[in-house]
Amino acid sequence: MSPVGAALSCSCLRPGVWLLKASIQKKSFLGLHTAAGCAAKDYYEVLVLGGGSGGIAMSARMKRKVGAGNVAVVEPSKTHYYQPLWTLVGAGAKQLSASARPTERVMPEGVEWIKSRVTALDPDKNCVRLENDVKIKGLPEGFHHPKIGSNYSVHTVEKTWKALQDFKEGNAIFTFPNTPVKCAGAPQKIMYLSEAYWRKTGKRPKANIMFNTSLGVIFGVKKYADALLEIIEERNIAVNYKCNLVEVRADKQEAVFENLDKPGETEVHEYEMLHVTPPMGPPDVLINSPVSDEIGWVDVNKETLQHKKYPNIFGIGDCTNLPTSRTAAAVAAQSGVLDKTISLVMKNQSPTKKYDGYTSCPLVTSYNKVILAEFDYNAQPLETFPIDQSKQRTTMYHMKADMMPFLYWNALLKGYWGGPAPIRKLMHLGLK
Ligand code: UQ1
Repeated sequence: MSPVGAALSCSCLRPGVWLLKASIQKKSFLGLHTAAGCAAKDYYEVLVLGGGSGGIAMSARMKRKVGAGNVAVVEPSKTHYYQPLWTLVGAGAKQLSASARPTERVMPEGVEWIKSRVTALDPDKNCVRLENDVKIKGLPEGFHHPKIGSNYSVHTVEKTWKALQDFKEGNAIFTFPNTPVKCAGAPQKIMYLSEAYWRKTGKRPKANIMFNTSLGVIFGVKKYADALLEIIEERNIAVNYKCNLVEVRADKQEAVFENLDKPGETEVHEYEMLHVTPPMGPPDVLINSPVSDEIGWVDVNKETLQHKKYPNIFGIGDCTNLPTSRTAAAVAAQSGVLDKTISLVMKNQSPTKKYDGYTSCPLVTSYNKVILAEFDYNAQPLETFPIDQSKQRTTMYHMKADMMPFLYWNALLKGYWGGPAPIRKLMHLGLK
């Protein structure tokens, strides 16, 4: 048991693992996401690690000192045992069940039980790392059943297409997890495409389409969010915000969602098709690595992409803590900047070229329409073409479906495509 005054925050990008940080001082943290799924809030005055006799006794005492709402206990076990009884259990004089109580019942009322396991302690930073239950219960095994797919893995992307074709009638649920994800638009693109497919095949009236998202908004850039909400309304799609997938009962075709505004409160939805966007986090090798930030992202300067501490280390793409959306378009723009940065550093000069956070998300809204979202670090539109890109367009669909693959294989991967900034400048006569 280790009571620590705690500021706690939590984030994840690798399936199945949460990071929590705790500090004895009341200070704020850079956590990307709140700890729903592992903790109800991101700050506790007292964080108790372990819910054994010592942990539970101390949490009861600390509750009396600082109030229940300021105390949390990290404990993975569902059952608390009175172990002294085991002398008698071993001798047949008592039943094992007599020594057991649900952890829930021994937890002092009002104190938060964080159902997690501590995997690392960093007393210098007053941080703890927790493994948590964010791995969605029932997955990945559930993917062996039909009716469920995910465009986020090579092993499950074709299952999405199968589930889409096999759809007969009922709920079609599309999820967005409580973590940062790669290409934040993708979880809803597949929903618009599914809706269009069922319209094409006459099944649309039989589909009840739902977007269950952990977020509080549909998209992080207002201009495109407004356009998407119009489409959602037009096409009669239900959006449930702050709704996080926690369990899939694939044999019964049921998905369980937690209400992030009311932790612990869950709702079960039956589904005829489920598209899962899994929780994501940094790869194992980067967690606690000297090149990573507290969460596990490679800690780089957001303008030059040079490592903040090691000048001969640089970062690009999904593994970095660049505060922009993780897309191929972002990588393209980063590659151009990083080329300049490294060239100067190799000549012992300081980097000059600055990455503005450019990223792009071609929001596919049907089989021949795309809204081409392009934006920067400030979530401000940074559009290449001198037209309103928040409109669904067929030209943009062809750009996404036909031109982008060519650009990717033949230009980006060969080091000749550093993003559309030069085209943008030309299109806007140098004014953007
Ligand atoms: C882009 O540069 C890129 O990387 C190759 C993508 O990924 C496949 C994109 O989707 C987009 C939209 C861009 C940006 C390019 C233009 C011409 C707007």
